[in-house]
Amino acid sequence: MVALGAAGVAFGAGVQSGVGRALGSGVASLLPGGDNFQIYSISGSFPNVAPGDYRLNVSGLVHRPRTFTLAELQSLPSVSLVRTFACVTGWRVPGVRWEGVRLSDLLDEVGVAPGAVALAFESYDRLDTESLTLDQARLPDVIVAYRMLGGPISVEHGGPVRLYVSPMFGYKSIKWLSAIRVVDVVSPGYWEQNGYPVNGWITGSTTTAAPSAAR
Ligand SMILES: Nc1nc2c(c(=O)[nH]1)N[C@H]1C(S)=C(S)[C@@H](COP(=O)(O)O)O[C@H]1N2
Ligand SMILES: [Mo]
Repeated sequence: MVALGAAGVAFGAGVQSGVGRALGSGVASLLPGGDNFQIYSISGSFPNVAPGDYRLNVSGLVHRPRTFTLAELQSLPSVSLVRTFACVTGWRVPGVRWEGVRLSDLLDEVGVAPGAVALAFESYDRLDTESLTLDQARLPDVIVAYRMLGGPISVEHGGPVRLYVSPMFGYKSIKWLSAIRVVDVVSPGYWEQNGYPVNGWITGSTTTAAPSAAR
């Protein structure tokens, strides 16, 4: 078991035994302006999607299924957040700036249909998957991000577009986001199948809902 600082989050040992690999760990912190992130890739490589080729497919229980280009995402109202990024394994990066479109606004673009309960996310790496309940997805600090650290999101950080779920641990922020399906049941994603809690709130326990006053 692993206990993490004041949050006291503990979880099964499965994830510690090597699912996912941290690539280039520590190297960035040696460079001026380095960001101290550890770069993760389950697949061991980085899908290289040119900005002009990027597509985000949104389907499932929606009134208007649609495929967004990067330019289309960028034409929607944007939000900017500055937050601490926290991996469940213990490393953190304070003061990270993110920019993108609120997932809630994107859902309004396609129109959520009756019976929708959750979202399923897919990655261009064809391995990582993630989930959020519809209520979690509607939180104002959950964004489909296309800028990070003051520039376009780099390939290793999941660009051109990744999810950023600010109130939850980093594994929820799926990189190289390729598709969102609106569905009627929560399906645990890749990291959750390997032992991480489905509700990855940074504060609070692994099983309870968000600390409501904070959001
Ligand atoms: N597609 C994909 N997304 C991913 C991961 C991954 O391996 N593949 N790792 C997750 C984990 S555990 C963390 S902590 C963050 C790390 O983000 P970074 O690689 O930009 O530092 O990405 C998350 N999103
Ligand atoms: Mo992580």
